[in-house]
Amino acid sequence: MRPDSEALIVIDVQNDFCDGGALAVPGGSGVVPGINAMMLDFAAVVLTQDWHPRGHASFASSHPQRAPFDVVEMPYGAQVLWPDHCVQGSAGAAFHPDLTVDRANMIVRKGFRPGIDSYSAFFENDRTTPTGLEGYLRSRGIDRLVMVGLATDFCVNFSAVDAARLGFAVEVRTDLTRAIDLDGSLEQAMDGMGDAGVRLV
Ligand code: VGL
Ligand code: ZN
Repeated sequence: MRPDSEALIVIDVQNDFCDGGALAVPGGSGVVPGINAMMLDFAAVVLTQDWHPRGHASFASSHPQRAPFDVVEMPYGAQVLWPDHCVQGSAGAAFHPDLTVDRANMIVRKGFRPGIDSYSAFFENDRTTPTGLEGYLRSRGIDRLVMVGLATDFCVNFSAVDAARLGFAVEVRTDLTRAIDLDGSLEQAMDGMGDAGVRLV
C-alpha cells in the first residue's frame, strides 16, 4: 500500500475515449486492467470525467464551416475542435464498464462550462479557472500524484503539467496512458511534461 500522501489520478477513462467511442483513442480500453490493479495500492483514488453540455464550444459541430481537428482561436487561446463527445449523461460520457469505479473516493467533472474547454484536472483551458481538485488533494495532505488514463497528449499532459506547476510531485505511468497524437502532439506533450519536471515512467 502506498502512503496516505500519494494519490492515483485516473484521467477520463470514459467510453467515448475507448475503442468504438466518439473520440476513440487508439488502444484506449487497454489501460483498464492495469489501472484497476493499481487502484488497489492507493488509499486515495480520484477519477476525472470529461463532462460537456450539448453544443459545447469545443465541438466542431458548434462552429459552422469547421471540421473536427481544426484549430480555432478562442478568447483563451488556440482550441482544437473535437467531434461531439462526453455529452453530460450520455453513454459515451460514462466510465468504461470494466473500470472499478467503486474504488474512487472523488470524481472530478470538467468541461461543463459551455464556452470553455478543460483538458486539465486542475484548471480549465484558460489555465486559471480552478476545478477545485488542488484544494481537495491538499486538504487530504496529498503531495505526490501518479497519473494514468486518456489521452496522454491532452488531458493527461495538461493535468500533469498543471500539477507539477502547483508543486505536486508527479509521475505519469506511460504504459497506462494512450495518445490521440495529432500532428506530433504526443512528442510535444512528452517534451512539455519532461520540462515541467514530471517523471515519465
Ligand atoms: C480529451 C480532447 C477533448 C482528453 C478531452 O481526455 O484527453 N481530449 N476532451
Ligand atoms: Zn472533451
